[in-house]
Formats: sequence, C-alpha cells, structure tokens
Amino acid sequence: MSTMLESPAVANEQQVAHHQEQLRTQGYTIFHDLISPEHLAAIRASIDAHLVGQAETPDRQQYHGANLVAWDPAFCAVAADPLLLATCEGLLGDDCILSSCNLGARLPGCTPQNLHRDTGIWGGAMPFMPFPIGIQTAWCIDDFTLENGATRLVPGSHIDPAEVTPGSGIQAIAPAGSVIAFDCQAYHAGEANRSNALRRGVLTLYIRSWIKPQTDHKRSFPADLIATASPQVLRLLGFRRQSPVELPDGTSVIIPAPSATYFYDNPEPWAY
Ligand SMILES: O=C(O)CCC(=O)C(=O)O
Repeated sequence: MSTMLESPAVANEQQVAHHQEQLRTQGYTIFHDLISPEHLAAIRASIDAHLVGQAETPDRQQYHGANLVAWDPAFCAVAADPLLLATCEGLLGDDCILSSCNLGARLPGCTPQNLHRDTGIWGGAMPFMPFPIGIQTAWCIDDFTLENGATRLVPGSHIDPAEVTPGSGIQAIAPAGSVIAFDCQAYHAGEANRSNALRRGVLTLYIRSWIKPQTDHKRSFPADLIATASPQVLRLLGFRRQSPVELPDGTSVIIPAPSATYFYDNPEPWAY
C-alpha cells in the first residue's frame, strides 16, 4: 500500500486540461481507474470496519461518516492524487484545501435525494459565484450503476440552473476505482439504490483556501498521521493556510498573547 510519504508524481498536462475543460463547460468529469487496486482494497476495508455500529442517517437512506482522511492514509493518498489535484488546483488555485472527506454509503432501498448544490453547508448567505469555488468528488468504491444509485448530475447547472427539474440530468455511471468530479455549484443527487448491496462512495470536496471547510482538520487529525503526512497533504488539511497573510513558505507567524491558550497540544503550532 502506498503511504503519504510517497513523492508526488507529475500529472499528464493533456489529461489535466481535458478534465478542467469538462468541469468548466459541462460541470462534471469522470476520472477512470484513478484509485489503485491497493488503495481501493484499503479504503473498502477501512469503510467496512467503521460500518460496524455505524448509525444510519435519520432518514435511513445511507451510512454517513465524516473526516475519513483521519481513518487511514489511503484516503489521503487518493485525495492527493496528482491528476485529481492538478485538475482541482487549476480551477480553485494551487493553495486549494479539503473541505471534507465523507462517507456516502447508500443503503439498498434508499430513495432519490432532492437535486441540490453543495454550497448549502455555508448557509443561505452564500451567493452564487460565477466561477468555481469548489470541486466535489465522488469516489466509486463500488461500481456506480443505474441500479445501485449512481450520482445524478445536471450538466450545465453550475452556470445556469434554469433547466433543473426533479429527475433532470444524467446518472454518472462508472466502475469502482473511478472518481466522478463535479463543480459544487452543479445540481446533483444521490439516486435510489434498487440493488441488494450498499453502494459505497466517498465524497471529498476541494475548496478555495479562503472558504471555511466543513471539517476542522487542524483540530481533528490524529497526531501520528500529522507526523507522517506529506507537506502537500498537510496543506490540503489546512495546516498551511492559517491566515491569508503568510510567509513565502506558506507558514504563518502566530504571536501568542501572554495569557493565550493554544487549541493544539503541539507546542509549536506555527511549525506546520
Ligand atoms: O452519494 C451520492 O451519489 C451523492 C450524495 C450527495 O450528493 C449528498 O449526500 O449530498
């Protein structure tokens, strides 16, 4: 299994340009074979281990879980995949961060979600932005099929929501190991699962660095994983974006007030 310490490979520029173009124009793209068989196996094992005793969502539609990047280094390795990351960086800035890495395991018998944008977490005050502010990625841990609830997407709705009506759009069908990426302002929904098995997905949202992430990784990431995480992963988790005003190396100087108590146990929080 790869670890977070691997040096990042370089993404193929033509592939990056292709995926960025699809995200800009139609609002979504699919990366096939992005998750290696080793990472897929590790992620499946980790999800299944955490499902034991895991509560269903109140509407009994899916198993939900947050902060999966803190579960196993395999989640960080996929989140920092060179092709995926270069595609997101080109649209969101090369200092983009992770908002969340959540489990979306849709239960057999679940019904379609309402079409929605993923900007709801920031509340009604978040205006529509005429440029990408976040790229949501649905990692296919199982095959995403028509039968088991492949994500519904409304192409073009990241720019013009006029044509969005219940059931409009397409279902993004993709084999396990693929990643479906879409503009977080595009209308989408989890679909009905008419199969007999869970449809395991991981929803990982990349956002511009100045937007507040859903998960406060700095306060919820285990110290042993911080110690072994690559600089790139630490940046994605928000450790390098403490303030819009930073030193050229991406760190911030925090001058503690004499009586201040740090959030973190680490005696030198600025060292990240
Ligand atoms: O699981 C999916 O296909 C999409 C889920 C989704 O959009 C959500 O839970 O908000």
